[in-house]
Amino acid sequence: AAPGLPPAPDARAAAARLRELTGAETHDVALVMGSGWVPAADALGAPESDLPVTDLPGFAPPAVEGHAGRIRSYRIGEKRALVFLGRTHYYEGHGVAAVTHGVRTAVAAGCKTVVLTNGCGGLRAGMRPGQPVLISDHINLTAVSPIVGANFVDLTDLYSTRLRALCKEVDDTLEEGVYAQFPGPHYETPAEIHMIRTLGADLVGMSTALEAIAAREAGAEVLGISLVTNLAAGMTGEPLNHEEVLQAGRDSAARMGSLLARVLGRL
Ligand code: R1P
Repeated sequence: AAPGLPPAPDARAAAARLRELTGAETHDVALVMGSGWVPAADALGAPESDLPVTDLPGFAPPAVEGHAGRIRSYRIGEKRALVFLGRTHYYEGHGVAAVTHGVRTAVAAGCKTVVLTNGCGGLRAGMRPGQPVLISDHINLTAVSPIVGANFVDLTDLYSTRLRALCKEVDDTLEEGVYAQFPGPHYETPAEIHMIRTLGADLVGMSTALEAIAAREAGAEVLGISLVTNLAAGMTGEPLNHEEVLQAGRDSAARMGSLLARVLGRL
């Protein structure tokens, strides 16, 4: 581990425990449900297993409201999906390895596809709360990498063009955007929003990019879907708060759930 950070949790040990607890030898796809997305999971039907994440080694209990800290296993047609209701954020202070333990565990459990969702601020003119946006690329502003050692990983097409096209077959109104990850937990200033808009960002939040890099390193194909839960700082003059993020999720739960269910059905 880097100086000052706890040692990386062991994804293979967590995946082995997951196999024991769910009775499922393998999973095919993982979904990480971000802020505002937990109610959308109900559209996936009844899970076959539903465990607290802390039943698996290496997982921190949830610190953020709206992140339920549970892992569900679903059978969807011939496939098995592993759904994380919530995630560990970098600002929770457990180190970057804890942030990526979920996606690394999912890949160790067999998942070839990782779907990362989040609640985010929208920067582009015309974006509105409640709008899902496919992540086309990211800007990592956390100043850290989840990869340890001289392991040079290609991030071209990190957010799979193939999976984005599949999503658009399911819903042809979906737009795409570049997601900027700040470390948080404070929201961005209006000047920072101005800066990242100039740099090409359309979406802003405090997750996803580090997990996407780790999922790619582990060999998974990555799909990222942001739910615009608010307009970014300085765009409306209103202060930002996490409750509006969660409310936007509740308001959009049915649409997001049905989008995910249809995408999963076609993977
Ligand atoms: C801010 O309201 C919180 O919501 C988002 C931000 O990243 C931040 O953690 O959470 P997710 O990215 O996990 O959806």
